[in-house]
Amino acid sequence: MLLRLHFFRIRVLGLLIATLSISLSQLIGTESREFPNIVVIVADDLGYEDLGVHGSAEVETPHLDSMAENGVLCTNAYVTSPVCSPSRAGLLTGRYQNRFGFEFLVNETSLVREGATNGLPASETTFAARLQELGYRTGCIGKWHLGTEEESWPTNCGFDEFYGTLRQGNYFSPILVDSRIDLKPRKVSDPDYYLTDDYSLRAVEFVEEHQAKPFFLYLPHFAVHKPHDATAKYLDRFEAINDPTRHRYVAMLSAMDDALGSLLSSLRECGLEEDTLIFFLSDNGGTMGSSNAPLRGKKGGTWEGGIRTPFLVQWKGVLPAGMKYDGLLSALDIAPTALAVAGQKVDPGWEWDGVNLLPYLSGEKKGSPHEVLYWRFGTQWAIRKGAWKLLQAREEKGGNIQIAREGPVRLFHLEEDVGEENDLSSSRPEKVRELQEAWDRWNALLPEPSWKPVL
Ligand SMILES: [Ca+2]
Repeated sequence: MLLRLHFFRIRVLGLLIATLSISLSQLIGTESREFPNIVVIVADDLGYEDLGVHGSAEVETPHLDSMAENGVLCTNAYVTSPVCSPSRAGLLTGRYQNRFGFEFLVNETSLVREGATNGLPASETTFAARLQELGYRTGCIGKWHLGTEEESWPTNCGFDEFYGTLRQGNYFSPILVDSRIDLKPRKVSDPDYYLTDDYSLRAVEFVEEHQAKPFFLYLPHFAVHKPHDATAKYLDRFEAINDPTRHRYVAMLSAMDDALGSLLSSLRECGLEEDTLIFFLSDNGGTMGSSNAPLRGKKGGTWEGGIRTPFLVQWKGVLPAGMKYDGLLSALDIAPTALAVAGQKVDPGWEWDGVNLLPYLSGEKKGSPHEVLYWRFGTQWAIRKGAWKLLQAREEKGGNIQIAREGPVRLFHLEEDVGEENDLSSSRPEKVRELQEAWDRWNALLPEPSWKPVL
């Protein structure tokens, strides 16, 4: 209750003083909805540098930049894996996905442990399901990639509606499911079709259809994942870029940024801008066509370029505008933050690993949401504690990204060396020992992966 009072005090203070006999929920109902909408937008394989607000000279992302102007730009944010499926599993469950055997990409050719699910298991409850129980209308529009077995489908994992692809896809003729019709995947055959534009239209429709009650919209775009396909409308904006892959990638990103612009306009037109908490992040670092500067590495590795993500949070009228926040945080934090705005306490029995970010982003709490973050991805691993990071990452060249050759254990001080260039493991053996022991303790609690990729 105290937390909710904090969020709404500015808008409801006058009414509170005037009508103390009326309950807070009744009051809020007169000024704004009691429980705000939640929107989580996920880019796929977005390069760390590739936002205007991150300083890129080549790309233009006015709508992403507007989220930073109207909200909080988080500069020390991570996802839980350097590849798509496990990163999304961590985000949606609020738990390190390794805790339930979800370590690798979902792939039908994987070697699955007997009795295990090749995807998100029914034993896990997403925060979408928790919001659904609280009366939220929940929709997933985009790339699922958390399993094709029935128990792992979005409609069985907390989403009232699903519009998108279960697997990877393509941009011009994808195989889509529209759960409003049925659950049968259908191939799109329309010469004017472009997937990112379609997701944008559907997201706006979702907002308009469900504006009367609280909703949770999870919008995991396929953009800017390969194949690098864009329409002339977006390609023409960046004719000056000579590298063809980079040109198409930036055009795809521009389409995704326009999609965000349409969604933000729709929320504004529906009068919901101040009643909607919006997150934006990427599921992992960039790869072909992208720039992860100033970070080292890319998608598939536990270098910063694989796991550190752009992270924007907007809630107009509640969170500060134009703030930069450097506390250490994770995609794991989205679930408990969403539950908090929905008025629900996180049950310790759920064993969630995230933290409610709102007291930190509003300035109520000082310091970092996390002291330590951990990663395990096959032979690669990492631990970040304060400014220090110890990792064993894939070498830059060679090896399947999921079964990479192991490099040496390296130590970096990220506040002084965000590009992970100066390995301090020889000069700071006591720090290596401390972090190695902490990671070993975490790792000892994890089960074996439920499935492993085939070489
Ligand atoms: Ca990805």
